[in-house]
Amino acid sequence: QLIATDNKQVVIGLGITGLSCVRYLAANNKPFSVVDSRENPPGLDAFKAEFPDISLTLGEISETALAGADELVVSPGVAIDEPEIVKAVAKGAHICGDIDLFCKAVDAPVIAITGSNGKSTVTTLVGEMIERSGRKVAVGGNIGTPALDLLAAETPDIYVLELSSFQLERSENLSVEVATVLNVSADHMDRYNNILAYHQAKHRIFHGCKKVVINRADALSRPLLAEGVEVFTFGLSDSDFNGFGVLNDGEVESLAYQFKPLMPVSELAMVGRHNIENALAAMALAAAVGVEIAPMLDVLRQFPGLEHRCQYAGEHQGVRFYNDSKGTNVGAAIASINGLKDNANDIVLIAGGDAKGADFSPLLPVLKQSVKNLVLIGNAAQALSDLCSESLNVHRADSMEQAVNQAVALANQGDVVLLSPACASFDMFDNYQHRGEVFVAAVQQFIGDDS
Ligand code: UMA
Ligand code: ADP
Repeated sequence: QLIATDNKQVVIGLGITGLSCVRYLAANNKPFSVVDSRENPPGLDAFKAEFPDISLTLGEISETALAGADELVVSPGVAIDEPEIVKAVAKGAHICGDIDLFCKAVDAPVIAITGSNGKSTVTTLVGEMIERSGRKVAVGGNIGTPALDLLAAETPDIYVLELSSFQLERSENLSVEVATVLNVSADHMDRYNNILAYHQAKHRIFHGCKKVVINRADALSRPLLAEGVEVFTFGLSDSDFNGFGVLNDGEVESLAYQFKPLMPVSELAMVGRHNIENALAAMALAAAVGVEIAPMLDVLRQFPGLEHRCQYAGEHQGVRFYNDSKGTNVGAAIASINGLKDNANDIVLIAGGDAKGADFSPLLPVLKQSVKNLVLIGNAAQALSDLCSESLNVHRADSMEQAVNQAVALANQGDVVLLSPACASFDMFDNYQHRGEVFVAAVQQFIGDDS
């Protein structure tokens, strides 16, 4: 095993981000080495095939593997307060992430989107709106394709990046064209000491940006602004606005811009009130790069929402089923319950999983208002049961199939069965997609019986 102490950069992590960094640095002839704490990281085979001569250290991250590094390019899944990383920083190493490398290299405007919830939906909408306006767009970041991989393709007119707090906490001056924090509610409390640290990580997105998009309904989305930064706003809750919002003339509720109605909300293809917010956010972001209103509305009339986000999964004996497996934190579950409650007599909620250190208490008032029966799965079942069992009917299930069976038995005509777990999935499933698929398959059993 080669340990190259004269390497300038060390890439930490050999997942899809790490591999994108490796390919980028190699293409630019930079000296670097790679470490991953896993014995068999996902990028290993590709790395060995493409870069047989580059030093790679697997297994627990050691002082030796980081020795002599000027810069550590740390993958988002690795905490930057890992002891060996802290030691290397004390010896003078600088920390960055793939997004810094991307922003330094890129030569087209970048729209950067973060927030606790709605990132992927808004990122996708903005990408579609730009494309519909006739310009070339590339979409990536936390949503799936690592940002640096986008540089390998033909340069588009605009990049749209979804950024996570993990990517942002290790970034410096991104200087993007347009930046937004869509909303802030607690998430990833296993990785942050408190919500202030999480908020600060998210707000790094604004460093050096030219334009910002602010959510008028969420004060935590608002940055301290440098002079000359252009501001665009969106929001659901107020009628006194100078950006994108909703107007109600007593009969029709419409998406609106500066008090002018643009399109009835009922024409949106996505369901749930939180998706009205997402539509407005996407419009404000697209407007910030000059997209006209008509292509925005075309997209909003057609885009049904992403899979596993309040996705309609069918109906059985008058009970409708929704798969919100991507509702992986408390704020997301609250938004989905509130988003669907107007269209349901009652909601039977399936929740639970890996809690990520969350405080579930903000859920209780929302559950009391809209949920009579709660079916709990996974590691967080006990904590949720302790919180809720005095106020609602709490049931436990050992598997998703059992949870769906119980929910079907509890639901009456006109009710909604909603999977919005408020938790990550990793205690029982490969990921949120897998969890959603298992839910939908269990629901299909009943719908199949109907036909
Ligand atoms: N890991 C180790 N040792 C290492 C490196 C990684 O144990 O040395 C573990 C991490 O703890 C983590 C897993 O490996 O559990 C993956 O980490 P990674 O940094 O290699 O991740 P990538 O495969 O590169 O994927 C990352 C994002 N993952 C995370 O932030 C955990 C992906 O977001 C993102 O799509 C991808 O980069 C491209 O930008 C996923 C995610 O869950 C979907 N994001 C979180 C979220 O949305 O809530 C933030
Ligand atoms: P993210 O990429 O931030 O996880 P997604 O667009 O994938 O966001 O949506 C994830 C979940 O967050 C949805 O399934 C829904 O439960 C919730 N959600 C979506 N939009 C919002 C919003 N504007 N406010 C609060 N919660 C939301």
